[in-house]
Amino acid sequence: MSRRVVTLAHYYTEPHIQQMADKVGDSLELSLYAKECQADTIVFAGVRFMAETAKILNPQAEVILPDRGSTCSLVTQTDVTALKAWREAHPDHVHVSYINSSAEHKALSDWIVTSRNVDDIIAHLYADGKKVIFSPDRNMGAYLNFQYGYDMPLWSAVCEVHDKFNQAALDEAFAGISTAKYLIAHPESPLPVLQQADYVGSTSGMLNWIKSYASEPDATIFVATEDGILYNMRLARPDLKIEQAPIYAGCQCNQCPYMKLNTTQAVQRAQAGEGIRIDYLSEEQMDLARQPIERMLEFSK
Ligand code: CIZ
Ligand code: SF4
Repeated sequence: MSRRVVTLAHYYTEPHIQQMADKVGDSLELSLYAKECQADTIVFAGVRFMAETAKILNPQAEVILPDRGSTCSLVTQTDVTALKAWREAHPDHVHVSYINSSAEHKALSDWIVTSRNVDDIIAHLYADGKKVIFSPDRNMGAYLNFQYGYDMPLWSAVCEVHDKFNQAALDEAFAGISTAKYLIAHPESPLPVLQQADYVGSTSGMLNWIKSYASEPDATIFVATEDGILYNMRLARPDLKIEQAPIYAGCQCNQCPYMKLNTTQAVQRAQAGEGIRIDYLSEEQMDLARQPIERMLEFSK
């Protein structure tokens, strides 16, 4: 019997890569799909932490990342030894980690969250009288502290793509528009940008906001997230003027260099069985990393 190969592509990959995939989604949707799909091989056109999450949730499958360089600044800015020491310095806190983290990082966490469920999970922990430390995304943590009045100690890594969105550049872009204008933003963006946003949420949340937006004449919608998802937004709402938020005056050009390593050739090679196999995680590491992910999935049911 031939081996069943399933290709997954993140919204931040280029449109022609998304067209090669069996399923397109955000990191949580793709991980859940990876868990349920009956694939022998999963080609994950995304970044390494996503492929690792897929492997942890579906250890039977062979998982292949097309390009070795597809990392994430939230992972490379986090030294796991230092993270362990930070956690040990807060023995009475629950460690909540964003899903954009390595398998080793997840294994040092009590809960994993995504940008879709982070608000509810942290609210639940506070309602339960718990104290929380949050890693690795400093911007997301600062937003939660600001929005809900928490005092969570934060790890200090950022997404190098979202961290570049800039409030002054946005003010300038807004000032030049006399018709209706909106900003929707991913919580990996800096706090001053998030404070200005009409909606803050996950990639899927922003896509849903766009889909359900009731048109006003000549409205412009700025989106503070990676360039790739604008393709999906424009497909969903060709009637709207959708722009990426500027990172400096006049420049709407922010792209994730790691996602863009998923070229046609790299994905085709991975589909043929070449690429980076996620086969280096021990059973013990995977078990430890799976527990906080399963806790999140159980909570979000
Ligand atoms: O990598 C990212 O920045 C995001 C937002 C991933 C995801 O799908 O949530
Ligand atoms: Fe990491 Fe940012 Fe790229 Fe997402 S967009 S993979 S958080 S560097």
